[in-house]
Amino acid sequence: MAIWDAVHESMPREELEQLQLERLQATLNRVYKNVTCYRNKFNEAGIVPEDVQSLADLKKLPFTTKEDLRLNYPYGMFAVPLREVVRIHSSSGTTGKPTVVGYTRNDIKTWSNLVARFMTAAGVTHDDVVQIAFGYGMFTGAFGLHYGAETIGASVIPMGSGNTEKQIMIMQDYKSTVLVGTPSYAITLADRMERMGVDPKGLSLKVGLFGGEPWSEAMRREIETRLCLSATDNYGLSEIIGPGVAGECQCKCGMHIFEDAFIPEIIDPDTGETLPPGSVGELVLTTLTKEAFPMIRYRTRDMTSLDYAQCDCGRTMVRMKKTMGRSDDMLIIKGVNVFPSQIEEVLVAIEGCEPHYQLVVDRHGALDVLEVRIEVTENIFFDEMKMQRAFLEKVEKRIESVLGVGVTVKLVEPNSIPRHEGKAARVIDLRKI
Ligand code: DLL
Repeated sequence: MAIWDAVHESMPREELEQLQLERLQATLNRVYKNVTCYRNKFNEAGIVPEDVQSLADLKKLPFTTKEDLRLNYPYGMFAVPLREVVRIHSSSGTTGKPTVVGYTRNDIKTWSNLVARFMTAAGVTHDDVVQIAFGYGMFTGAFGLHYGAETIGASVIPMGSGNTEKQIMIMQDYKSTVLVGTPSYAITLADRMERMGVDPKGLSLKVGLFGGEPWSEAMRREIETRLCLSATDNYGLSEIIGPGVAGECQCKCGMHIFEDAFIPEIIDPDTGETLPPGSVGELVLTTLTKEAFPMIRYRTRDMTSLDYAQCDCGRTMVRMKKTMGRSDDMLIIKGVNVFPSQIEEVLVAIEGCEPHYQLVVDRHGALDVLEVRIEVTENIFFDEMKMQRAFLEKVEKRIESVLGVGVTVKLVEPNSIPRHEGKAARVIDLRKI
């Protein structure tokens, strides 16, 4: 199995930690000097960069949050003058002002190489034809994967998002071997192929690189069977660099975080305390090589755990589990923490359920109620009430046994839940209205 940057990706841990410390100290000096927000935060905490003498000292530093970015909108967190910035992206936030991030020429090079790492890990080579089905624009997904694939030397088709029938035609005619997009869009493509009578076995697809939103193992199996490819997960966020923070190798047992560029920590989202290795908690990331937009202990809100055991692929870099969702997307139903991905795992495993679902949360009196709306396949949309009842009960029981909390399942007509070309919106919370 090929490794894009074997020197770094397979570095012995001791050497890696030394490199991390050197890079961390350099980053801290730079942000303290150039970014007022960091200088103020460090001063408030009574810390100067010289106080960080070991990686364990990282804990002493204050966190950075989305609120800090909002307060410093648009360029206040940049550590270089704007004339050194060659690219600006922003996050896909749905409320308020977007988050603005910048890249120097070096940052673009670093980013391209990080993406090249996980694309290589997934099996992409210079012989591949890579169809990018992420939206080009302020979103980092399309440009990140585009530059990474070009760095490898693959042929890139910058298709963009949407235009599903055209995507399928291009895939057939240009013989795309790699598909890049969100996992939910992969399902939309599979559905459309089915309706168009296109047999995925007749396509040239080999590898799928999916990311940008949480998805379950059950969803992976479904995508792999329906699109006849090997589906891999990759993770990132605009604030840190975009895609290229972490990605799966072909062992598919967690996403390697590129630790020579980022230091991951897991914290208790309520107390902010650092948790021991293996614990589930909120991922916090510190960048080590970014010039324009360094982030110190950025709270991602993504819930996961880290596995430091050696991977069979030869990479020494720690692996993060598929995220369960965001701590701020987590639903609290009757006091129980519920992540949409847990429900997805159950649904996709039940025959007749489509992986298109929506969760509607409401409050009846003081009680939270969760309705799970699911689409069923055409042939299972029963006319007979008794059969429908039995099916509903089966699904409700299975979800209840996983979540430990009761839900109401409602069957909806095939194709009635809105499809998304980018990230899927799964939760409707009526409690806020
Ligand atoms: O989604 C960057 C990206 C693009 C990653 C394409 C991978 C592929 P944002 O729009 O800033 O950036 O959204 C970041 O999306 O904090 C997670 O909550 C979620 N997310 C991204 N990748 C994954 C993944 C891009 N593989 C936010 N699994 C993050 C679960 C993911 N969640």
